[in-house]
Amino acid sequence: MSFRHANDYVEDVSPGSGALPPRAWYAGSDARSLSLKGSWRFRLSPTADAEDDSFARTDYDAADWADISVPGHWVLQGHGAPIYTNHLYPFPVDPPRVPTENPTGDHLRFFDLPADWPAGGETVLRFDGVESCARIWLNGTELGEFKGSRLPHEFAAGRLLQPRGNVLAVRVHQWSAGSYLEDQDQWWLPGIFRDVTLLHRPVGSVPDFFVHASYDHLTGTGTLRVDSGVPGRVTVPDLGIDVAAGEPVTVPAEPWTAETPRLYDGVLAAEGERVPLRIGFRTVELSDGLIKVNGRPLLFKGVNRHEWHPGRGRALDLETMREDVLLMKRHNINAVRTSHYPPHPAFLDLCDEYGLWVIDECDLETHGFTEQGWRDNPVDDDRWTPALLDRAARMVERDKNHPSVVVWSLGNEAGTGRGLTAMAKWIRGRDASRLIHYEGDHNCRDTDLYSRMYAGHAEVERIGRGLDGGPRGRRELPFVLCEYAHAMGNGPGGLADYQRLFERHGRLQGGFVWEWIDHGIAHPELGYAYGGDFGEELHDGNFVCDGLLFPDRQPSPGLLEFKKVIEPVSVTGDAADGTVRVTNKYDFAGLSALAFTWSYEVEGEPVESGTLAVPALAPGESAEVKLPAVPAGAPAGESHWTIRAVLASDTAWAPRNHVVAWGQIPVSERRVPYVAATARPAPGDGAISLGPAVFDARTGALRTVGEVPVTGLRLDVWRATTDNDDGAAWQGDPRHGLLWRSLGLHRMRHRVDAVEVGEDALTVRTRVAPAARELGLSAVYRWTSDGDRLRLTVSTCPEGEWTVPLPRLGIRFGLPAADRVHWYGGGPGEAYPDTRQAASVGRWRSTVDGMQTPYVRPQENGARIDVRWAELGGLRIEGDPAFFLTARRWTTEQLDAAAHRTDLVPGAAAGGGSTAGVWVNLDHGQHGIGSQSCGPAPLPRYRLKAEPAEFSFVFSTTPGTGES
Ligand code: IPT
Repeated sequence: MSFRHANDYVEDVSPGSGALPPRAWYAGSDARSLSLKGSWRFRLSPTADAEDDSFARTDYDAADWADISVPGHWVLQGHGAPIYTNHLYPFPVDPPRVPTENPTGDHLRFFDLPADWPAGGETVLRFDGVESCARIWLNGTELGEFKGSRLPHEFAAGRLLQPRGNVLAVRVHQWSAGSYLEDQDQWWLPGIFRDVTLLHRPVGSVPDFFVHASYDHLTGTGTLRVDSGVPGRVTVPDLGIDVAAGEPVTVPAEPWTAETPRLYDGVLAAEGERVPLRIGFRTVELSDGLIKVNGRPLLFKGVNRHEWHPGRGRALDLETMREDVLLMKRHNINAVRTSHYPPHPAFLDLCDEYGLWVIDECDLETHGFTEQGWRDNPVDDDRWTPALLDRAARMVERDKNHPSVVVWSLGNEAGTGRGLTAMAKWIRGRDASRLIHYEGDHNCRDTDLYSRMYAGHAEVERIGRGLDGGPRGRRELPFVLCEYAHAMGNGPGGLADYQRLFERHGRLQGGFVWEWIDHGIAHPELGYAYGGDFGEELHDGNFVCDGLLFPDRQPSPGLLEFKKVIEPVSVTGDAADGTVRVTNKYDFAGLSALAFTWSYEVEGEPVESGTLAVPALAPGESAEVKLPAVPAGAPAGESHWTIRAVLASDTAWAPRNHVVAWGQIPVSERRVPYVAATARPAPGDGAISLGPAVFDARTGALRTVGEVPVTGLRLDVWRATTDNDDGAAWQGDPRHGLLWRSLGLHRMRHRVDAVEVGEDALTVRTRVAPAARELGLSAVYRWTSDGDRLRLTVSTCPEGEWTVPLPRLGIRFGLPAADRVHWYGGGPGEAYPDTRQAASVGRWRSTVDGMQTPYVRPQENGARIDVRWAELGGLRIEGDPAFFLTARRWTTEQLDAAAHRTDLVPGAAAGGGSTAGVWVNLDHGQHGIGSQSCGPAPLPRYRLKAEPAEFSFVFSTTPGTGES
């Protein structure tokens, strides 16, 4: 015997029943609407099999239910817990079946209609996003059920509404057949997480409308046609347009581009409704093997954006969305891929308004099927095709009127199959004015772009040169990296090297960094939680924190690096001939929005500044611009010109003087410090003194410089491995972090071989090596002094067979305390060999705490590059050559062991009997960062080879109380 549950729809592959056909989303019309946002009643059940749908009755007593905020996710509001998996389904794979343990949230909302709610017409109830499946009742009558979490669904509700005492009951299941189509790399967060709205639809209202607004760059005209299902008139006052709906009209107009987002306000007026229009004229085409807009190829400088808020998950408010857009614009980003689902519709309004190219991606990913060689993949199973087509239609219909959307994406990581082909075919039939993207289709059967993720530089270069072969259809297509530069933890490295390739080869039309923001969840004990922190049985740890923004939307160094690498103006030059070369790297805009300034700096201190006249340059053009004469009376010393391109006036996204781009041109070089070895080492009473310093006579260890105690000064090769050092589990060798650890580089032992007191030097000979290995490094410390200053020269030489690069090479030591840090060199932020573009040479001040980069999972961070000298903790340190400076209130070992920010406790560095409160690293070299947490390892030129090296530091004390 078998029986069917009332909830069989949960495991039904069909998209649902009862919903109205999809249509364009618009924020406003003059028709009435009522938001049902706010506090709802809520009850959570562990399973979906409750036959009891009595809660949907109007007289149901929900007095003992909890309150919940809608929009919201119940697992972020104290009911159940979030789960993070990258691609693994957190339930047995048996499509379309889901577990019996299927958390089910019953939601209730009681509401009255406003007294003046119009009587005639229809009223629809719209859900903008519910994860993963919902069944709806209004006043006890079932309206239907749906799947498709990040897509809108509307139901006719008018016949059931009453003026007062309406009861809306929504049953939401965490798992459904739809979950198989929503295996994106993110938290599983059930709930009604986007708006719920009642919309009045007057008699004679617009059922749907489609704005066709193209631009002809040869004639400078825009052609507008607004299709609507009913008779109506279209007016655009600024263009003198007043035509019937459905009728085309061509007028002189300014085009819309992401750089120049010209929108024209218009109205579509039907008998019963006036719909505001924001029209952007632009034409997207594939021509000469390139993506062109308004006749010109463009370069995507993009990011992948998941919707994220550390407290509210994917339930975003308008201000958070606006903040994302403003942050993108301020960091020179020009494109967004809405990975991996259509965003809240208001986000696309913002993209239209501020100017961002959008790849709008469908809510589709079946990545977990890769575990079984893609067997049973829903995208290659005709039973699922209606659900796929439903998703495609809901995306295209909702978003078709946005000029910012230039590409439709079928989804992400769903293998290949007939269902995808069917989606592409349907989309082309409905909207031929945009291109189609899908990364998984490497043969480009269904797509207009050749898209890949995480391809390394060498392969991207081959593709750029057209040497990648592949089917003919693909060879003729433009190339886009829909994901690259995995921004997990410290990194990504190698951005500048990608950008150089994109700019050199026309076929390479840019890419989208993975990803915009860390999906850390604000947590009372951990700071930000990641996978595993909620006791999940399967999880992927901190792989969910791989953004250019920290969870609180503070820019990470990766974002600042990206901003510099993709700046739309380049300034390069050679001070010798007194000119700089300025290049306009915009695709569409001139430079009229920018003003240029110069500053002449000696030892990082500005001596004089002024404005620089730069001729009007069309996109792609360059000019040689004469620099002023070197300011008379400028002091001697290392000097630079710094040229900045700033906003000439306030814009919608940043104020006047916001720095868009900059370049720095060296003028005269630095003189390295010279210390005459005139002081003699003087042994006595267990100690050896030399100039301002005292050493331990037995070990040769430095004890003090002047009044400043120094502990544990020695060669250091270890860094707390970064996510990119460790690499992703599926990456092939070399995963340097693992190799380093297996060699034992994190537990090096230091053997003192000799302490030699010479005529003018104290020399300490050591060997540094890990247990169980024959490889190591010799390290010779040679100390000299002129009486005031102390010079250390470290000579090191690898011994044995070194087949791996070193994590770092330098010295470390402890100081009792340090707070303020002052340095001359690269700054203001952290920089490593392949993440150093944003560092400019200057005089910088910070604090030890301010020098930490708060990666959600602690790891190596905060190095300042090319430091000529630094002052901290009562010491002044000059480098020969310049060095990397790091200072922190904990040891590298403590940093390495920490799993969350809150594990790092200042003062705890005093372990092991040491009195140090701050640990300082002065590095001669650092290994590159790369992107191997999902992409390529550092390029060979950024590897820190184990090879003989020599470097020096000059120590002296700064006046005062041990503080600089
Ligand atoms: C790629 C996914 O498309 C993306 O969602 C995310 O998981 C990213 O990787 C890594 O953070 S898939 C990649 C494993 C090839």
